Amino acid sequence: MTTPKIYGTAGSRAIRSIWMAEELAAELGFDYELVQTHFATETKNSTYREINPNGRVPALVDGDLRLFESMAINLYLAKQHPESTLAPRDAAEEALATQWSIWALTEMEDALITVIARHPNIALFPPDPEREAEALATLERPLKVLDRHLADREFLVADRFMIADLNVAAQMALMNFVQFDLSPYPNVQEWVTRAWARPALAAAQGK
Ligand SMILES: N[C@@H](CCC(=O)N[C@@H](CS)C(=O)NCC(=O)O)C(=O)O
Repeated sequence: MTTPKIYGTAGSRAIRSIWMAEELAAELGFDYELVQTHFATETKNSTYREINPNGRVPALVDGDLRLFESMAINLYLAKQHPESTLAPRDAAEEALATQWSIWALTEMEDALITVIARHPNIALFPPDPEREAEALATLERPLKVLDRHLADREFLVADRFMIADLNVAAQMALMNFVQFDLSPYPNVQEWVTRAWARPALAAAQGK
């Protein structure tokens, strides 16, 4: 059996899958290799393109499986480790974890990246106040949905932190780069602050 490999760096969206791998490492002794792959350079070489033809990180190689999309990688790792507390325990938990992962990517990702990539702390693109204001307005709807959902529960799906929580909180970890103001969404703020305090995220950020 070969050791699964995650390609990416902690300073990219690969943090989502590195965080998941670190949760499994802490809980179950999961062994994986992080292949440091910078999104702007190494993703463009032909060897990496055979792993992820999109030329983006993260990607996972596990035996014959090559997988891209951070949240798909995380859902796979959860499924591969049913003994983990992060794994779905039944079809309903699995469906809800898929729902929240797709929801985060469709409802929040574009707007989140628009805001973060143009923020002076990141400055990947020149400022564009009009687009940024539009993106901030777009984020209001999903953040309100999340806030209402969390009004009477501690976690997104179950009575424990599981893969749904990790995928959404990992996406939102980008907000830290720009000190995103979550105070209008106190339930989200409380939930995500607890998620971000998990030692496995700190371990992933140190990679
Ligand atoms: N939806 C993808 C997004 C991956 C992505 O866009 N990663 C960025 C780094 S944060 C990348 O590799 N960019 C390289 C490029 O755009 O050429 C996922 O979540 O895995």
